[in-house]
Amino acid sequence: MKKIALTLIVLMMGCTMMAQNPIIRDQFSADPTARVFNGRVYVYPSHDILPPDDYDRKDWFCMADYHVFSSDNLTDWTDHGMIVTQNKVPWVRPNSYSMWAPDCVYRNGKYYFYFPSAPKAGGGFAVGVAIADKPEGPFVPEPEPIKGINGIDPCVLQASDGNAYIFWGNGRCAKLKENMKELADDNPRETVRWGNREMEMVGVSCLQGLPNRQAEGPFAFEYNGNYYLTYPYVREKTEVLGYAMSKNPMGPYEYKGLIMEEQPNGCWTNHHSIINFKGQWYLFYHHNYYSPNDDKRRSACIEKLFFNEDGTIQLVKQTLRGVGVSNAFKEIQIDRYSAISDQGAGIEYLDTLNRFEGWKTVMNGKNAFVEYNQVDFANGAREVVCRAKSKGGANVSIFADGTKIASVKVKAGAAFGDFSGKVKNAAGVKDLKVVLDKGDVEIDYVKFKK
Ligand code: FUB
Repeated sequence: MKKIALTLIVLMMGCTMMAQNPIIRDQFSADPTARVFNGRVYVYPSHDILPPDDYDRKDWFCMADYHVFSSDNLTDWTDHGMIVTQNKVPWVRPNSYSMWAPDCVYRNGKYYFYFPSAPKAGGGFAVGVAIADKPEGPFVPEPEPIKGINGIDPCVLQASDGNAYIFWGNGRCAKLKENMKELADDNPRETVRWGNREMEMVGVSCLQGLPNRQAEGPFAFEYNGNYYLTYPYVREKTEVLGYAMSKNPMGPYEYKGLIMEEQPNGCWTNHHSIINFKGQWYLFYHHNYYSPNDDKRRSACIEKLFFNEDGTIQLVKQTLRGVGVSNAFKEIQIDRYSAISDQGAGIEYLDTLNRFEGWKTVMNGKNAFVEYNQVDFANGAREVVCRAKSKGGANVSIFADGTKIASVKVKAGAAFGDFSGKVKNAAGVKDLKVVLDKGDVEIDYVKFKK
């Protein structure tokens, strides 16, 4: 009975997870569009799934619905559950599994959730809107998609000129009407050739003349009098994140360079968004950490992003640590390290048959280490617990900001167990370092006690 009540509470409130990179730990979460509403960060990702039996394209993107997640510290994330599903949108072809990269913006008291999918009528992609009173829904989809948009990956920019502009696909852009559901009547129109077909397109192509091979996933924003059009495109073989700047929302835009290089492991796509939260800029992007052999199942990540004085953007490097201050009294996944020794330390999946179980840090060799920055010990910790195992037994030292605060002995054994040590002098926010003094060890996580 108690269990049922608890499950119901979790379903009503959403379930919370604590995370570094990737930030969502129990499902795939691609194309993360982050927005700040009411002092919280909301992430609206695509929801990659493994292709079910009724979907033939086993090696292709497969998405049936959307969830929304939120956090007030970029570390603890609440899953508010499913907000829109392919089978309840009147214009979407059911079982098309094409609920690709979305966006959500607030205007005039409502939240407008924009999403691409495969329409029942005609081919290709259309973009629809679902509307809610709250960022987590419930969202009510409009019966028809937006007329004039054939494409994927919508992004809405609310410019300081008072207008809202929608960008989509490979960098097309048009003004929206005040109702946020239709393209404005005064948009430019141009005739574009698609193979041997000529089509009239609404709006303008903002990436004209810029590096734009296989460009998609535009994310546009305004900062300090500049408009930024950021987008993934293929520089050589896979996608990089690039950006261009303009003084006008609809361009012309001037290419400025890269925000992120290709994915180090060959994952073909990247897709991102940029927000300012509590005075710091962040880049949300994706990687296929939970599915290293399948780059169509991806997971959202975050890094800090910095501007130069002239408004250009500094290159962002991918990390496992990600962002946010970690609570010392919750599980600290040190495999999401901020630094690691050149020798004797590495990370492995806990269970390759269920990668959502996460990773472990594997160390052998004296002085092998991992560092994990920004751990909040609050008023102080008295004990540390290492969830660990060791073939032959191990001694581990733990440091905070360079000072040794604990020693832990891990007894030899085949299964993970909890091994603890007394803690001295750990309070406030400190950088953690876990060093192997002797033996061999696998650590799932460390956690402190008051
Ligand atoms: O997630 C499906 C597609 O992959 C997105 O719409 C693109 O931007 C790429 O990330």
